Amino acid sequence: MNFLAEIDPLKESALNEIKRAPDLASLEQAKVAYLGTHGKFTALLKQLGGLSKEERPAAGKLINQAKIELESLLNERKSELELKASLPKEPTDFTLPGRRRPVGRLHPLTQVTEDIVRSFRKIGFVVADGPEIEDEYHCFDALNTPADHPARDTQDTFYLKTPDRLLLRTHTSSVQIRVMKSQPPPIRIIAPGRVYRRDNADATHNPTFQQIEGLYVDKNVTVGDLKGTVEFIFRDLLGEEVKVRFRPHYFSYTEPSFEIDFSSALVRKMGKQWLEIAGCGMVHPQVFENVGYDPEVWTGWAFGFGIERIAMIRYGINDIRLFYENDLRFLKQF
Ligand code: 2NL
Repeated sequence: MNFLAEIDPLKESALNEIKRAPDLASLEQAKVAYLGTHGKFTALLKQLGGLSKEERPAAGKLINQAKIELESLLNERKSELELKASLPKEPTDFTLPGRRRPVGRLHPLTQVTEDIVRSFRKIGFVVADGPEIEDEYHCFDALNTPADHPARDTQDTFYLKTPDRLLLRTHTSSVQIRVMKSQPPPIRIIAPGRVYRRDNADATHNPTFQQIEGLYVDKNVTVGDLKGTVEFIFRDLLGEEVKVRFRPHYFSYTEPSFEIDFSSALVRKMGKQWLEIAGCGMVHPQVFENVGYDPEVWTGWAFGFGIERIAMIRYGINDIRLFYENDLRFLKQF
């Protein structure tokens, strides 16, 4: 049989198969079938040894050329098929709506805090800030709260395991102490922020909550100033028809001290006439002594309230824990 005559037809059928390979797997199959160890071309090459000396050079040259041609076509087809495989199977629908990036929003407690701050700024107050980890001096002693006061008990306050008895602040009064110690009067500040008390969580308590305290120190400041300011803030915040009432109370850092009740359509809707909302009073002379202010020259008032309480009234929320669960179904409503 004529060996040379076999080469061309084999080459042609290999070229055809490579050209027509519909995917990479079929192409690989064709490569193995012709050029693999047991492939048809490889078999031809092996037969070269059986040829006569005269026939061998021409046959070898022809086979090698064919091999080079096949390999170059294989590579070309491989690139084509790889490109095809990387394209999307379905045509792209450019009329589909785009993917929207979800837009975040402020936590309801942040929104209420910002509203309260905005109200206070209208009458000249500035925001003061301080550490959440405090010492007993700034949280209690400077505020005239004696060592045996129940608020200082480990049952009521989170203490850190440090020899200097650091604690998580129970109110932001500690911020006001720090401000008074760092500058002379007059003072007109509010201190919003997170505070901690050792309470078991229920519908109205949480071991951490947000508070705002206000402090005003100047000459000749009176309870009348206090009442007028409180009325202004609550009306600005919750509506003009809001009524405010003061009841005598006791705090170690103010004298006299009051609890503030307020009344509004929302409160009456909750089935109540008055709702306790804040505490306040005239700064105790001992507190002024502690920060180095002369109580014969300076007078002032302070008050504090919980932000959750305001937010719950404003939005009609009946469980404080909702603010801390981070459930998007809740948070998305604000
Ligand atoms: C409440 C009561 C109150 C104050 C906080 C205060 C701060 C200084 C001096 C005097 Cl530096 N007083 N703060 C005064 C009265 C009441 O908070 O029921 N808070 C939730």
